[in-house]
Amino acid sequence: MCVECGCGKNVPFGVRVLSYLAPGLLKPRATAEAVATVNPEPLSPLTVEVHASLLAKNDLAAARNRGLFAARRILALNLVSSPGAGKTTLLSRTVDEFGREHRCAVVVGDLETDNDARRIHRPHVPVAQITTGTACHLDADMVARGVGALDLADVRVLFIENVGNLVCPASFDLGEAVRVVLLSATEGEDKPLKYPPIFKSAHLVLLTKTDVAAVLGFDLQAAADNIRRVAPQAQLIQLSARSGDGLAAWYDFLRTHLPP
Ligand SMILES: Nc1nc2c(ncn2[C@@H]2O[C@H](COP(=O)(O)OP(=O)(O)OP(=O)(O)O)[C@@H](O)[C@H]2O)c(=O)[nH]1
Ligand SMILES: [Mg+2]
Repeated sequence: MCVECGCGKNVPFGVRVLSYLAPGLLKPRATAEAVATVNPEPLSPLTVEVHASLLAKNDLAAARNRGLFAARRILALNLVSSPGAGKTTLLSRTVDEFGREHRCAVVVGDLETDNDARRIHRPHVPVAQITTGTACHLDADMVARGVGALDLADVRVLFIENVGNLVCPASFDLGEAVRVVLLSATEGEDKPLKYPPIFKSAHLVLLTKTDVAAVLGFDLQAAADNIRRVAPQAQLIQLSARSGDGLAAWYDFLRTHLPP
């Protein structure tokens, strides 16, 4: 993981947070460490530049995040997968459907672009895009900065879409209550066997893109068996964000895990 691959060196690097402002819905907050430039145009980006040494403080920052989420009765989920497994597509549909029932917010991480934030953003959904530059994972401080740029009033569920990577995000506690690992039908049934740490850390595994499994010759049963072998602790839901199959089970999972 990061210690071995070298990406976790304790060096300062920049985090750029984009938050979308809908007047009357989102109120940006500038902190002592963050400099905010607010554009008065509706739905225009708020840019916050921050620098910090992140890795050494991760556990402390994760504990602070967890405390904040608990105090606000927010269910925080960390979604991890290889690139393209369907995280953003699932979240876009989830905020349209489940998000009408319980207010959701999203922090999304990518190396570059705010494409995913733009895809997920709705007037009723505060979204912050973290661009990590070269870092192949989110850490707890980045999440704190993203969350700090959002208005969390009445928010019950915070989705954290991690950088697409099946290796390094496994090492970083973000303060989430639930870690969700996605495995898509386009990736091959053996990924849980090849990348066990991230699956072992999961509370929930989503087998995604089931609508194309048959045409790809993806063996859903074999994939499910591999997940159960590596991650017997995890719940497993098969779904397609495109066809809608399995989404009711996903929404039920969210409802069941809402803090009282
Ligand atoms: N057939 C099918 N395609 C899907 C489904 N979900 C996502 N896709 C497609 O898969 C591609 C990647 O989806 P994204 O939602 O961007 O994946 P991601 O995990 O957010 O990707 P990164 O953020 O880059 O890691 C897109 O072309 C989606 O349209 C699904 O349920 N079925
Ligand atoms: Mg995405």
